[in-house]
Amino acid sequence: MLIFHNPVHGKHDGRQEMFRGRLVPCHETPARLEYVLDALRERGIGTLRAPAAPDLDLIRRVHSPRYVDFLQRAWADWIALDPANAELDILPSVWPVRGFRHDISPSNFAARVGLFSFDSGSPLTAGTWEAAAAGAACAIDAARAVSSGHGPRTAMALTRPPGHHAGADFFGGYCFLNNAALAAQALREAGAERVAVLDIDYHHGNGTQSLFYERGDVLTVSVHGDPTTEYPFFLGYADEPGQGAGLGANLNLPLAAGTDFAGWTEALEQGLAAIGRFKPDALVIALGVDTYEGDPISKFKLRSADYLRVGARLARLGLPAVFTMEGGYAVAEVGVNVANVLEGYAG
Ligand code: Q9C
Ligand code: ZN
Repeated sequence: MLIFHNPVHGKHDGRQEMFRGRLVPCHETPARLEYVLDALRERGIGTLRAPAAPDLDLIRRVHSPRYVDFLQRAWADWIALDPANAELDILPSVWPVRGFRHDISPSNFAARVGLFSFDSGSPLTAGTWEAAAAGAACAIDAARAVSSGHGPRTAMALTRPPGHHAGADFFGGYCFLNNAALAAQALREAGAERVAVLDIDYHHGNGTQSLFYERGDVLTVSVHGDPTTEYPFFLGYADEPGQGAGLGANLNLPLAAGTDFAGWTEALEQGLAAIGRFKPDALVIALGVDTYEGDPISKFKLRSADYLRVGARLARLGLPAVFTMEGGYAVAEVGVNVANVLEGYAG
């Protein structure tokens, strides 16, 4: 398995996020990825590669060009307001919800941050663009590596910030560029006619769903905490089948907080059955290990050993596959849990 790891992930290093009424240290930290790298090296799993330069044209076919421009320039705009801002992160604070105009682009910086985001938990920092773009490159390169026909059948984009909450023109949920969606689009453009995205992060992959909601060539399946009580709350319900050409190409499998491995596996099997019926040429697995029992912000009950079985089950699909790295905040255990999925997958 080829593992494209983001050498500059540490440049995205948020100070604080708004969480339950307080500014608290970010859950999504550089240490998360270092634990994964350590676990993979220790156990000799995979071959590590650095990504090539990001394909900005492909990124702009998935995300809107004006959002990509915003992300690329946000830090310089923030510093231009006041050089002292260099000591602070950009944190969204105002959003155009129902009743506001959506046909205008205010020049005010806070307004523009709100226009392109959906929560106050995702600080945009000095190195966010650089880290996110290199992460996108990992996802695109992983997709191209499994598309070549004679190369490996499996690759991983080992990167942060994560991606599955980011949509065409918004960031949130610690995500800025949607790595899983970029991998799916890269697989399509490299010749796969049908691609399935299986999202097993604890949280619904709202960004990925919304990006492909009206497309019939990419099936999106997500197993996640029921949005009635769990983030991202406003999408991810069972009655979201897709629309237009995408009707029937989205499947949400929400589960109650507290669900254990047995209950989670039942939902996973439903998702895998839908993927089997779709007959994809390639698979993207948006892998979050915040389903772990010790995760500080999530409420499923998977144990570390369960991830070996998850990996083995996914491998049985027998498809060319790209893993992306999504959530998982029990920092020290993230490494063991991701390594277990990959070890189970490799057999
Ligand atoms: N103020 C991923 O696992 N928590 N993202 C609420 C909002 C957001 C999780 C904070 C959780 C996002 C990739
Ligand atoms: Zn998550």
